[in-house]
Amino acid sequence: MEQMNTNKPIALITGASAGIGRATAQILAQNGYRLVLVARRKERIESLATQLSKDYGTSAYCMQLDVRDRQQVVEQFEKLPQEWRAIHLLINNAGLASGLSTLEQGDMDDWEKMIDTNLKGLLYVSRNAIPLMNKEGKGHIINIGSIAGKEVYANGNVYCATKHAVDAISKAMRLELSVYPIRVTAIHPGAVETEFSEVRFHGDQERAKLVYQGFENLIAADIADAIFYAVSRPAHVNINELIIMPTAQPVASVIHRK
Ligand code: NDP
Ligand code: 8X3
Repeated sequence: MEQMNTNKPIALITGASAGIGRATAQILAQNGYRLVLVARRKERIESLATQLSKDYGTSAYCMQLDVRDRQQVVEQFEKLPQEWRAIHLLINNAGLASGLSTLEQGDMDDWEKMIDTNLKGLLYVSRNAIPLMNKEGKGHIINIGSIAGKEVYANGNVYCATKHAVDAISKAMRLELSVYPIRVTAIHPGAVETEFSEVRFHGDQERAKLVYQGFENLIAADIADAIFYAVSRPAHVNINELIIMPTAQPVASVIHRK
């Protein structure tokens, strides 16, 4: 049986089954991390683990988890085997937009999903991961916010509110955790083509495609690159936050389409 190299740092990535989380798993695997891959779709993270092992010899632990389920989060972290508990890097990426409408017409189930995932889920995972994190200067938390956490756009109301909350929590984490030190970085992307819009429009692929038409959107690897940039700075350098936009999207609500 292959021996796990326990000298390699461990990164725990939520939402590793798609989009930005998956691309981040790739770049961290290429750069020698061991990975705890977290998502609800178990088959997706298992096949990613197999692929990364083949491509880079990466060791990975798959944690099937709905971050909204507080009890499940506690249980899954309790079950994390000893050799996976010394977490260096936590990437709080799992998140979604659900729906795009005014508050007056909004679907309250959509609101619950976004608040429970983007805000409460990030808090549950962080509360369980931080006690396990390296406190000798090698710890780092990356929170994936959004341009929606810096600006508000029409019909984005509750999604924007959850991402403003991620911005605030990132600042609070930095205040509290710099004492160890654990570094804290918030990454705020504009439009990235992933499964994001398909999820936002409840599976409507045609409508989702239109979001990315007529301009060059960001791709998940652009954000993974930025994450790796922040992670790979020397220990005395903390990238507090990065706002990363497609050149054609100067602000959240303006996209120059051909
Ligand atoms: P994707 O839909 O492609 O990926 C979302 C990931 O989150 C999936 O792996 C999904 O896994 C996971 N996830 C969603 N809900 C849960 C849950 N309850 N429990 C565990 N995992 C969950 O979207 P992106 O990669 O684009 O999104 C990643 C992050 O980036 C999100 O926080 C999003 O808000 C943010 N973002 C995205 C932008 C974009 O334009 N795409 C721009 C700015 C920010 P599974 O379904 O298997 O559980
Ligand atoms: C995702 C980007 O502009 O749809 O957070 O809010 S946006």
